[in-house]
Amino acid sequence: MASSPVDAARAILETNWTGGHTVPATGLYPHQWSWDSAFIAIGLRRLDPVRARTELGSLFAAQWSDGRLPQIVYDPSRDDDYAPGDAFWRSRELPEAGPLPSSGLIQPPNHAWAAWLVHEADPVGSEASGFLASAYSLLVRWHDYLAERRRSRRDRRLVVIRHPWEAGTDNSPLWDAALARIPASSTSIPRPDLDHAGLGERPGAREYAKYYWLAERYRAGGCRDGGDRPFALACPQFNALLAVSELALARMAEELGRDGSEHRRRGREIAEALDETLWHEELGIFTARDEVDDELVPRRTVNGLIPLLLPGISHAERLTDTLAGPAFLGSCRFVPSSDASAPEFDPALYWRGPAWFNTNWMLLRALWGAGCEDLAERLVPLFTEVAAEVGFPEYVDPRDGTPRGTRSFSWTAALAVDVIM
Ligand code: 9WN
Repeated sequence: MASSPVDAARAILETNWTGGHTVPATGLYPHQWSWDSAFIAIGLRRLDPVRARTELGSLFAAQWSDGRLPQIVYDPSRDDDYAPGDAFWRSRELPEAGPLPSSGLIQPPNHAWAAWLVHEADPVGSEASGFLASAYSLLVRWHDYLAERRRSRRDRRLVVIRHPWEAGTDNSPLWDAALARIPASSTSIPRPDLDHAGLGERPGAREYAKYYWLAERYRAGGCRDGGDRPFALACPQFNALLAVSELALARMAEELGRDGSEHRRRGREIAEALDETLWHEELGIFTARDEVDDELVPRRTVNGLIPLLLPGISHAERLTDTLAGPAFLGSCRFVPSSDASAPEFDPALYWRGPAWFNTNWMLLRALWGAGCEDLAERLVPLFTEVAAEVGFPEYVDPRDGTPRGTRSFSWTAALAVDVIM
């Protein structure tokens, strides 16, 4: 008898589990990734809340003394299997680095949101194990790092990313113009990733040469955050997740008998800043603002829809129309990562068109929360049917669900579990 989608997803999460954390996929991604672990924990909480807490706890154990949660926590035994690896970052030589080998970059702050959901799934176990209290104080330090060291110079309420990898949406058209100003690294760049995914489904050599130049430059500065910032953009997805996570911190604080009002204030402030600084009236969507030329990037991408997660966000109606319109669900079955009506749209190429499960999951929750049942119902089959049918891929063609990227991808499996259960 064929196994159910939940059994199939559970089997993937078992295979990708190392004993302390879940790799995004064996082969392509053999280490622990920051925002992946948060999405994975959200799914795991339905199956095994203890393991969900362990998943987050193993990422938290890599926190730097400045509060940052690193993009990647490396498994040194797999250092040749992914680039750039531990040998590139040499994080242990940096005074502020955490106790585990890690990347110096960061990823979107979905962790407090995940920690709250994991707590809610098993409040008794969470309190008894001390998870809630320790996660709360550590996550406050993570948000303080963002607010202090990554503050936007244009709008102090927002934070900036310093590398496309930090967005989580690496080759999104949002970063094209900023990357055009960045020189190419002269280092010879290993590409073990291309053993595991098609050439037309991953960023090209030109992008990698710029990704490396930026990473080398950040590393040369000891991964400190002062000084010049050749690449600095306020991303609407990154900032919306920070606001969602501030609201989660408020609930954690209150559950611990403390005052959550400061977190709520910060969440509201970020939402106001999204409205005042990142809204593109003509395009009807939030977008990134480039701090180097102080321009809004004129591109419709899924990043600009994620603020729909924030209750009471301004422009919600217009944003929902954009989501339903020709750039997104008007021409695709699932939400593409980038405007399907734009010339740069490519349904197979990573963050330039394919539908990703994490962004579709966030929008599904946002639409449910806003009472937009009709649009939400259109996304449900991605999780309840398509994911299992096509082997839980990293992403799919947004028009027909054809699988792309690597298969047996952990957050795809975890978020399918979350929707089904
Ligand atoms: C660089 C692990 C990560 C995700 C990112 C996704 C991809 C890495 C890469 O894989 O990025 O961080 O090598 O392409 O873009 O969102 O966290 O799954």
